[in-house]
Amino acid sequence: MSKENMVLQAFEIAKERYAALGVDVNAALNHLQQLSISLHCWQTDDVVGFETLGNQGGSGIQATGNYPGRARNMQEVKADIEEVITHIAGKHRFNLHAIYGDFGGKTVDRDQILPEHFTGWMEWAKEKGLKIDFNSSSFGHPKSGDLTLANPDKSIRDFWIEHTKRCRAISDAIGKYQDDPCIMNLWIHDGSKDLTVNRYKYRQILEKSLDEIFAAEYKHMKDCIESKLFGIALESYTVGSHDFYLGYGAKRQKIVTLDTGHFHLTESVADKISSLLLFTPEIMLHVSRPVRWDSDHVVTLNEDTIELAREIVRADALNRVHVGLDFFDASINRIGAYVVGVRATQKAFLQAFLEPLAALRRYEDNGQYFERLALLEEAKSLPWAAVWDYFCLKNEVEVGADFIPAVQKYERDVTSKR
Ligand code: RNT
Ligand code: ZN
Repeated sequence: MSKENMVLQAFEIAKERYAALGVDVNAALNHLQQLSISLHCWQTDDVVGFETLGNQGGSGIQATGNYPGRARNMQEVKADIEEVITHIAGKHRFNLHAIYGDFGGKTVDRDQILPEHFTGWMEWAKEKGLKIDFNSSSFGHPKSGDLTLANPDKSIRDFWIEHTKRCRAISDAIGKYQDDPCIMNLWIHDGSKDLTVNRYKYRQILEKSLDEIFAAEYKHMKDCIESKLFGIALESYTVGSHDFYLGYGAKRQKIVTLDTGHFHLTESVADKISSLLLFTPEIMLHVSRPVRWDSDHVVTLNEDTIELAREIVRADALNRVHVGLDFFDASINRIGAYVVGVRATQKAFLQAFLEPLAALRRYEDNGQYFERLALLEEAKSLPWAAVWDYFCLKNEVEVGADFIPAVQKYERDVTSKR
């Protein structure tokens, strides 16, 4: 039997198994088709960017590994992303950081960046059917230090306020150009390596800086704010903690970004979805895989990712949740890293779409908790993979592990020659 026929037959059987539990497989496939994932640009080049200032690295983020083939310029980032999207189904987004501007080899400091530095990206994205999201970049710069927007030194603080304001203007220009809101994420590393006696003071400064940054109203962009637990060399205190941004987001109606690596490892990020939905306008996700700490490993189909997807689907909140990825592994083939991470995220959502929710809720409403637990367990081994294979087949992307040789070919032909 041809592979195609095997996939088609398995799909027909799977469809019936699901139908018996009241699950509409075609509806699940439609949802998955519409799920747009924001591909972070920074897995292509280990978060280096194109500034000529000399990226300082550090500031709490770092890619580890020295696998050959890192993208070194805009053309290479574009080529790599074009390759990635040939191995994933659906229409997706592309998440740029401010340090990836087209600065034409000139020194453009972060308080000088303009929409024109991103025109090339906008045109390219349009051509490729991608929508762009954006991030301000406060790390890896001579003025990054331990404190940026929360810095008591007005000149440093103002520099970063100006940078972030410009990022919002750039995001608005992108959103207008692509006729779809550009989601701009604000993450800063601000914190302290050792004990501080000024927790309140720095948070008060950060709140004021944010108010100043967000004073201008824009039509074509949306703001989100990302917390973190700690950074390397900033272990004792993080100004922008989850409590801080949750409070700020609820007060000022800003989108809170949940990075799955930014919480205590036994804390459930999935559990936060329903609370955020009640008090903040939307949610931005940075799906990642923390291994022992915020290590930014490639996303895999693990229980945390599946549970996160399930909570979004159970809350019927797909139209209020933006799904972005945030991992950077420099120790493996970077194109392969993207493909594995995106496909894993899609599989997690597919499992969530295929959950026999109506039956589970009936059990719960009746107080039938053994039955609820039993069906939750059985649902794990329902033939979702047959639906996944069918989804790939229909979208003309590789079924199963067939993308491995395709990624290897690109490595042979392109990245190994860098
Ligand atoms: C850092 C945050 C942040 C960055 C990117 C590069 O811990 O997760 O989102 O990873 O902005
Ligand atoms: Zn993140």
